[in-house]
Amino acid sequence: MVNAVDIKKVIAIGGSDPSGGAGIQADIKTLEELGVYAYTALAAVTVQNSKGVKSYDVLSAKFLRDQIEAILDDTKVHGVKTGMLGSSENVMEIAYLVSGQMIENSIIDPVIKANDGKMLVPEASITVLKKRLLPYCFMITPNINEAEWLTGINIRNVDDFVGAAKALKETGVEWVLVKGGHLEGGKAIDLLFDGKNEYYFETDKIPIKNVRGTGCMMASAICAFLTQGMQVYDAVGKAKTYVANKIKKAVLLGKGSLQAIHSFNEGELSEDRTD
Ligand code: PXL
Repeated sequence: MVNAVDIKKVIAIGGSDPSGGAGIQADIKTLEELGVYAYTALAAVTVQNSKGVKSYDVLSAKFLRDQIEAILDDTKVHGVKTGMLGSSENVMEIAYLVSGQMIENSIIDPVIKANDGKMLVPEASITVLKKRLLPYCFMITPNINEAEWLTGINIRNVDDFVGAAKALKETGVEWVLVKGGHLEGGKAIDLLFDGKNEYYFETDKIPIKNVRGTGCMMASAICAFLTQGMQVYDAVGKAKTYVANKIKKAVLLGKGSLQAIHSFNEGELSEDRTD
């Protein structure tokens, strides 16, 4: 029996993906599957399907703030996860939120580009994110491309990884998780760094490449597990396993990339990936 007072609540802030593979829709599905109530605030609305992002509109910072205030006026949240913020003004809005309301468990997935390479934020917002938002945040979860954008460091090997993590740590963020799934080689290596200790997560690469929303699911899962009281290392490890299982079970529903499926239990989904 779960009492309402014990339910953990996370607000996911980002862009909508009408095809449900990435963005806010991936966040909601992940958070709810992991037993956390998902509140949301939209920073942007994209037009996309499994083949890619066609266009997007960014909502105003005022409208974003109104959505967040409506929720916080009504309830307390235990975590915040951000994705596509779309503008420097929206990044500043989240900086006010995290610093002013002192929301714990703030996980920043620094969404910069879509899988198809389309820029999802203006370049100027990347500096604002580093200088004005990260100093107040608990964790940033860039993949290699995002870590390169954020730091200017070319990441080719594990030493570069450490350099990028150190550079990001200097922004003031408490934890950096650089996800190395896209690095050459048979292993997927992620580095978790708190300024002192380097924790490596090494797994065999899963030979399924084109699943969308893995970064959204990863950051949401970490946020969910942290609100449930898990230690950082354990939360990251468990989130990795969660996302790996989603990749292994992903199915082709459209004409492009594969979709993660959240609505079936273990064993209910056949091995056939096509619709
Ligand atoms: O996966 C990053 C991402 C996040 N949020 C939205 C997106 C994407 C990638 O396309 O469209 C809305």
